[in-house]
This record gives sequence, C-alpha cells and structure tokens, in this order.
Amino acid sequence: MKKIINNFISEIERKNSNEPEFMQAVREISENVLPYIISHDIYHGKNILMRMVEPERVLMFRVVWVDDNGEIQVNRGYRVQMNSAIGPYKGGLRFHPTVNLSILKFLALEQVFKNSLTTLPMGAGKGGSDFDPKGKSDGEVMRFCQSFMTELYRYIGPNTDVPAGDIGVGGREIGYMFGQYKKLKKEFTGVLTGKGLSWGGSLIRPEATGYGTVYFAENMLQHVSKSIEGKTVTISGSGNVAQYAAEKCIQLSAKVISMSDSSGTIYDNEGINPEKLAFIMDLKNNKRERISKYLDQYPKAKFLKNKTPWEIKCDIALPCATQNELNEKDAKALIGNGCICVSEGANMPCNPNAIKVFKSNKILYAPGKASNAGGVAVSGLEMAQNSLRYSWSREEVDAKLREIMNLIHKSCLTYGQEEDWVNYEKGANIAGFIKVADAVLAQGIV
Ligand code: NDP
Ligand code: 2IT
Repeated sequence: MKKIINNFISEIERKNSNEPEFMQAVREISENVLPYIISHDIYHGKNILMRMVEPERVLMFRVVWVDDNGEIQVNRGYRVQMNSAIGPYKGGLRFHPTVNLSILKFLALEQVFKNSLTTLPMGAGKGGSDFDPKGKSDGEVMRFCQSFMTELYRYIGPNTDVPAGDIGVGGREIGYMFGQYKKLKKEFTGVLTGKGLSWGGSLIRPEATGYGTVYFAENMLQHVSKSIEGKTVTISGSGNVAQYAAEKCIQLSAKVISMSDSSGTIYDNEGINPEKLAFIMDLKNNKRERISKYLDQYPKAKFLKNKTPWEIKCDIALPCATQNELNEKDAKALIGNGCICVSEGANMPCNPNAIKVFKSNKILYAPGKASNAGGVAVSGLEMAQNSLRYSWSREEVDAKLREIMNLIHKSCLTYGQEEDWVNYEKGANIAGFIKVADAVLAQGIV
C-alpha cells in the first residue's frame, strides 16, 4: 500500500515539483483515498485520482491598473478550474501578495472534496491575484477589481464558473467585480456569490463559514457526549471567518479569549463579549486597522506581537487565518494544555505534523474541507435563490446550513469511524471522493 501511494505521489511530484502547498494537499488526499480505491473494484484501472488532481483548466492573466499617484501597476490574475463533474466550477478568489499557482491549486483541490461534501451540485475552482488590498484606497481597489474582471468575465458565468470571496475579497470587492461583470455582459445573473443583500446576496452568507465551523465543532463534541457551553476557545485570524466563528461561540455560551492577524495575537483572559467583538468588527471591516488597536479600548488584554494563539490554554482551538499557521510544536502545546477539539475554519491551517499529533492523541480534529464547508454551502444556497428569483429568510438559511453541517458530520462518521475514535480527515476525504469519482466515471473519458 505504502509503495502504491509513494509511486502515485512521485508521479504527481514530477509534474508539480515547484508547488509545495499543492503537493501537501495531494499527499493528504492520496494517503486517505488510495487505500479506499484499492479496496473497491469499480475504481480500479481508471486513473481516477490522477484525473482529479489535474486541473481541467488553468487561466493566468495580466491585470493592469492605475494607482492614486497615477502610476501604472501590474499584477497577475488566476483562475484554476479544477473539476466540473458535479456542477459548475465554484470557489473563492483570494487577493493577497503571497498568491501563486501552488496555493491556488491546493485551494482548488480542497474545494473539489469540500463542495462534494456539502451535498449541493457544485464543481470546484479557485482564483485570485497577488494584489494586496492592504493600505489601498477604495478607488484603487475598485480599479483593480474592474481590471481583474475585464479579463475574468470571459471564463465565468452562472452555469460555468461562480467565484466568491476568500482572503482579501469581501463584500466590497465582490460588489466592484459584479458591477464590472454586469456592464461587460449586459446581464444581471448570479455569477458571483457573497453579493450584497439588496442585489442578489443571501442572508447568512457572511456568517456561514464561521458559524459552520462552530456547528461542526458542536457536532464532534456532541458525538462524544460533550458540549461547547462553558468551554474556552482560542481563535486565530480576525477576518470574515474568525469574526463569525467568535460570534457563534459567544452565542453558544463559550468563552473566546483570542483573535489575531498577521501582526500578532490579542489575548483577553476575561473573554471577548458581543461589545468587544463589535469593536473588532468595526476595526477590521470599516477602519481596516491592525488587531493591536484592541488594546486602546480594552487595555487589560495582552498583545502577543508576531505570535499565534496556540500557546494559550484552551479547550477548543479554531484556526481561521491561513494555511500552515499551526505546526507540530503548536499542536503539542495545545495538547499539553488540555485542548480537546480543533475545528479548521481556514483551509489547511494545520500542517501535516500537527495533524499527526492530533491523530495520535485521538482528539477531535476536523479538516477544513469538512468544517469550513458552510461558507460554500451557503454560496450554493445563494445560487439556488438567484435561480429561483427568490430569497429565503435568515432562519431558513441558518436551518439549511445547520442541516448541511450535520450531514457532513454524518458522512465523516460513515467513512472515518475507527475502533475507538473518529478519523474525520479520512472520513471527509473518502466521502468527498466518492460522489465526484462516480460522476467522473459516469461521464466517460473527457
Ligand atoms: P479575511 O481576509 O477576511 O481574513 C483573513 C485573516 O487571516 C486576517 O485576520 C489576516 O490577517 C489573517 N491572515 C491572512 N494571511 C495571513 C498570514 N499569511 N499570516 C497570518 N495571518 C494571516 O479572510 P477569510 O476570513 O475569508 O479567510 C480566512 C481563511 O478561511 C482562509 O484560509 C480562507 O481560505 C478560509 N475560508 C474562507 C471562506 C469564506 O467564506 N470567506 C470559506 C472557507 C474557508 P491580516 O489582516 O494581517 O492579513
Ligand atoms: O474556501 C472556500 O470554501 C471559500 N473561500 C468560499 C467559496 C465560495 O464559493 O463561497
């Protein structure tokens, strides 16, 4: 078995040797899925996983725009159209200076399995740019988004490819891109998700990823007869996912004691209450300031400069910032401090050695493709509402999100139950694989 897996990985590595994040995702998926393929005849001899790790199409383009000083700026734009076996390509756009093909291919590959798990008919894609929205004026962000969409619009559409937000892309950016798409195509369609409420957006979409991550943690805890109530929670990040993960934890009577950004972590031992969270949301979403400003208002908190939150004692950890933000040392610190549950809000935030530590200690660990699927799930519900020319109430969308997270949890149990613990990583990968693989096989060699 080990030999088959190693041969497969070497073959993929040969073609993608300069893409470490993509290879990290390939390795994790192969280690879980190849043994399943080998033990199931219908998948033999079809090169099925090889076909799934090769993007259907990769688009890469120049994005030129003029900054406030009249200087011409050049960025690189991308869209990885990974898999359309079960629906139109679907997945976010990331604007961050670190964006490259390796990162977008890892995200697009994760999206294949995640979207499959949601139970909704969505294929998978990911895109973005190395553009850095930080410190840019609204006018600069608008001009960049317009230029980006002037190229991207040719390749997307409500039945082809439906992008959404990710790091650096929120409501503001989606609005500018939607406006440009509409102008170029002369069509008002649900080509993007995460839209504003008055122009085709869905209630609960901004909340969905963070809420879903906490619902998934609740499911895992309930499965071992525990509850989230009264638990101490550390969260990394302070963007969209982190904010609403914090909100849901507080609503469920857990105590959130940290949030972070790329400059460091705030540690508030008294707990972040709704008023403090509203302050953080205003700081991040409107003022676009650094998290350390929290101390101006709440001086009893501590700022851990350039640090992640993982050394802080907690029961539950929710990594909600970025890939590989939690390493082996962090995982050992969490376990040493009595952490019992890690639910990933970000994509691939725990590195492979950290995951090994969680698994060998048999704690409740959920990979992002399962636990953060609530965001894209509500994007799928936004697409459904757009097609119906209708909108569901907050309660209806939240109930559907809840139900989808319950179903994902159930799928993980079906394929990940071990003798005395649940291997959520294995469960998510196999359950996500089966639906896509069956569709690929049914559709012939294309
Ligand atoms: P935001 O841009 O809203 O927030 C990102 C947060 O992560 C910020 O606090 C940012 O800090 C921090 N961060 C980003 N890059 C780094 C880095 N290299 N090192 C340290 N901190 C960093 O993005 P989202 O909240 O939307 O996304 C967060 C994660 O969740 C990502 O992994 C994304 O792929 C994933 N995700 C998002 C979904 C969504 O619906 N938005 C759905 C599913 C997953 P700073 O401001 O300093 O950069
Ligand atoms: O990683 C993700 O699932 C997202 N960034 C959300 C994708 C979407 O299409 O809503």
